[in-house]
Amino acid sequence: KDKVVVITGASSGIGAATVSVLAQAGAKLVIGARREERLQELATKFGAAQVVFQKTDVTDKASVQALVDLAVTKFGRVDVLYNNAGLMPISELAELKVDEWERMIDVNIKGVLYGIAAVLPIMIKQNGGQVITTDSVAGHVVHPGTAVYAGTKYAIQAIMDGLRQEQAAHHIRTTMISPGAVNTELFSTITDPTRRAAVEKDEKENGLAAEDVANAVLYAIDQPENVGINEILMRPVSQVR
Ligand code: NJP
Repeated sequence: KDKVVVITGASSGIGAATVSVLAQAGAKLVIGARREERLQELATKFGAAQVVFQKTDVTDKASVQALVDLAVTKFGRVDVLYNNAGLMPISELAELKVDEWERMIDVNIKGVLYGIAAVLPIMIKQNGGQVITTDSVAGHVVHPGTAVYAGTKYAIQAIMDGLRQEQAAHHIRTTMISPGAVNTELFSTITDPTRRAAVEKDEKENGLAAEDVANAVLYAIDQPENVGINEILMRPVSQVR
């Protein structure tokens, strides 16, 4: 289809896989992240008529607004915003990694809110649209070490369900994509080397492929306009919790 989709965190992992899956399905994509060269590669692969990119830091409200504005300038509308950027520097609370807690809140919560703020006036005017956010199994379950990360993902559950209820009359669909372990670069933000190595090993050996998650995004977008897929919770079969 030819929907216009804005994706944050498009430079690696789930975001980059979603760019490829949606581009192959015919969508027009406006993609953002901080690593511009990775975005450039994706835009070159599919061509500027279909994929345009802009360096974006989701912790900066104006930067997120500029990405959404690019979609309107280039393609005239925004059918879907996919808030996918996220960080997971997990640690136990007593380690007092307060800066890392703040980074997670800034990217995983405030970044999503900035995206919603940028598209809502457009989608209300269009009388339709879809907001997708990558949530997590961690939006449902907490473990020692994931308190703040899970806290950000639980927060997204509340924000997205509030958005769904408030915007039902404007036909704005909401979707949370909530995976368990996925084989991406997410482990790289964990600063404790032992914890990082354990998560990296688990994601690589047992994780879903990023494309598995991208296919769930395509499914949620590809439904008839009156079908809201509010959440897709998906785990590798071997992941128990
Ligand atoms: O990880 P990764 P994933 N501004 O590290 C971007 C959730 N999730 O694909 O800026 C803008 O490969 C970063 O881009 P860059 C997770 O919570 C994952 O797994 O260039 N973008 C990159 O494109 C997250 O919400 C698993 O560094 C920023 C992307 O975010 C989502 O999946 C399990 C940014 C991260 O890509 C995608 O993560 C789960 C900023 N300030 C949920 N900071 C899993 N992998 O196991 C970061 O349940 N990014």
